[in-house]
Amino acid sequence: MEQLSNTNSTFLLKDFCLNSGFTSVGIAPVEVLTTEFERYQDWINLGYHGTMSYLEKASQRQNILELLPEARSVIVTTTNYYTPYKHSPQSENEATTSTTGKISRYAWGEDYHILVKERLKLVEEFLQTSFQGSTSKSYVDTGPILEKVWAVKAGIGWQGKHSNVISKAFGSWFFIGIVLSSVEFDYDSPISDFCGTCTACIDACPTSAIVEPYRVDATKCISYWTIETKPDISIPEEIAVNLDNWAFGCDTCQDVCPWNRFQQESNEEQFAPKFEETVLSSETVMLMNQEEFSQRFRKSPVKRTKLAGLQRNFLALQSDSNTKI
Ligand code: B12
Ligand code: SF4
Ligand code: SF4
Repeated sequence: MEQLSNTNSTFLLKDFCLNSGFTSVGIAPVEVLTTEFERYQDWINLGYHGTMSYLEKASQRQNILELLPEARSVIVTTTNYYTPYKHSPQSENEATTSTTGKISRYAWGEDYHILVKERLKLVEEFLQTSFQGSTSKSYVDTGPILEKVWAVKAGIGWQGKHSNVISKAFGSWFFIGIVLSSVEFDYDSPISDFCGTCTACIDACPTSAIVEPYRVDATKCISYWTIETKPDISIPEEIAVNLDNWAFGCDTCQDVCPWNRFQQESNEEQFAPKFEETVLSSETVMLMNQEEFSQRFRKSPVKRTKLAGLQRNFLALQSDSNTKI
């Protein structure tokens, strides 16, 4: 391709990303993080990461050039996963005879790592053919990158008080995917914070995990306990009694966020609930054997918790006096 101005290159790249199925794309210049990294380090020092020890590996999070020394641009993509289903028992029978546990929205369909990674690879191929000799690397939850921080720098949205990134145009139900590239583009600017005086997420969190605005203590977060902890670790009593029917992940802070009223529907069929199932019954889960679990959740994020972890979560739900049976 003949030499293009940054503006033309940026236009072509963004056009390619949008045509590949991404919901939006923004680009930030590479820089070594300062304030954001200090806050991150603080979070780690407070032990808010719990047993997620991989998060302690910090220097690459501060200096993204350690991942790709020639990187000049951080290309940030979003993929909307909002499908118009609700958490309701699948049948009268399930509603009345069994404890039901809610699955968080991001895990209703196929594992986003697969879909987003495939698309990021297409972007990498595009960059390599369009900008000969250029180099790139892509990530979706797969590397030591502060993805939310880069999404903010690339103008995708702001970090809400629940710490997820919110787009003014389409709320927060989206995944972030990142491509580091050696090519220089025209860069986007961060937008303002539109949380204002709202505290809906902080007030609604069942376990008070949003310990101060913009700061989530993962060791209090239902998502951490029901997804990230090993199956042999029991859910502490103070969390178990406040699970509010969540069996895998938790969406409460995003469900109550006024900005999610502007959410548009995702046209990704892969994110629609498998078997139209947004909740699971304790009977189904407790009677499931390994083969059934592997078969049912083969391409689903739910497989992360393993059968023993999912059953541990349902046992905790049964001990929760607030669980609706
Ligand atoms: C570890 C992790 C978790 C942990 C910790 C959550 C957390 N808040 O970080 C747990 C297991 C709890 C978790 C849960 C969820 N996660 Co998660 N998670 C990650 C992961 C792998 C790393 C995040 C990280 O580095 N956290 C460290 C902390 C320190 O970061 P932070 O909370 O953003 O902290 C910043 C703020 O506190 C800020 N700050 C502090 N003080 C102040 C003050 C002011 C004024 C301001 C402005 C900012 C500020 O500075 C800190 C450093 O930048 C990312 C993928 C990635 N590689 O980035 C996905 C990711 C963040 N998760 C994601 C999702 C979807 C979820 C869930 C919604 C899943 C679910 N339904 O259960 C929940 C949401 C829970 C919540 N309220 O955060 C998405 C978020 C997409 C988005 N729109 O933002 C990501 C980006 C994955 C992806 N590729 O799409 N997750
Ligand atoms: S995901 Fe649930 S438990 Fe975690 S901060 Fe949000 S509302 Fe609280
Ligand atoms: S619920 Fe309110 S405070 Fe929380 S992220 Fe949304 S707008 Fe911000």
